[in-house]
Amino acid sequence: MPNYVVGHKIPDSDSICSAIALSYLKTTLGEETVPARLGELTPETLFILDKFGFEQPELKTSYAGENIYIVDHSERTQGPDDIDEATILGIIDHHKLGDITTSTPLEIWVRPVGCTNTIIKMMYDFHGVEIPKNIAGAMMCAILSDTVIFKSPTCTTADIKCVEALAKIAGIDNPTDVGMEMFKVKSAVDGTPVRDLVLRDFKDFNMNDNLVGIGQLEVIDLAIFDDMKADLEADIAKLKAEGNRHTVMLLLTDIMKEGSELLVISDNENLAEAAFGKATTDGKVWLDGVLSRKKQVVPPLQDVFA
Ligand SMILES: [Mn+2]
Repeated sequence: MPNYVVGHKIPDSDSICSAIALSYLKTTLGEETVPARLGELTPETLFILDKFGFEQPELKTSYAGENIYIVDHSERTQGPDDIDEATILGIIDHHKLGDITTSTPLEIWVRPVGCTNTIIKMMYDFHGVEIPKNIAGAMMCAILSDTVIFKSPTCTTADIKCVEALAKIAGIDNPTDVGMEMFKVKSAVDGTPVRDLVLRDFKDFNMNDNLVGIGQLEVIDLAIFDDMKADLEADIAKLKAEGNRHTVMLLLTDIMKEGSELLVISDNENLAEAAFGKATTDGKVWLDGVLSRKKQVVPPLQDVFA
């Protein structure tokens, strides 16, 4: 029976590329390990897998009785529903420490860097294992995605150095060009159902026993949302009611202007003002310089709920 590596629900490129990269490392070290995913892949992730010649990891949602590595989060709400019935061998992550606990000893690599793949590169270096060219390319793209091509405040020198090293292995001369190509794929939202867009990169957080859902869409030009903003707002209101959530937020992030328009529907009308110091008008507010949900949105919200 192999071990599995699995990232969070509604997988992003980091979760998928981490699963692929860590599986190869563990298997090379003699532990048969396979990558898995908890849901459908985004166009951005499909672009990366196609570019470097990977199949989609196995879709597997149940892990009762399995041995698993968790990547790119450490939250019970973001893991498989039956996570409590799995044996967790390790956690590799770059988010705040979540609420996963274990009954057996485990390996933990948690670092405050911009991407899980930066930590996995450290693991390869630690074990002296050579990274195959195609895995290096996928890891590089995941870091460019998570750090918004180095613009996100979550980006560290470790991430930049890691991209340089991985690009060299992958034989890529200009990684930022590949990053822009990837964000162009990500920006193609026309014709996608509104609910698919809202859930494309959506995470639920438990904030002092209140369920808060926060989605994010990162694009090259926010103007592409002009015609669909009313539909997006209507849909997050629906999502709030369906999930019995206290709040649903959607960040429309402009990676060139380096800020986000925040759409909010909440039981607390003053939530955005309390968290970000700027009041919403008709449920919307522009937050200059805000690119990172993890670093700039979740912490101030948690302070309000505390
Ligand atoms: Mn990540």
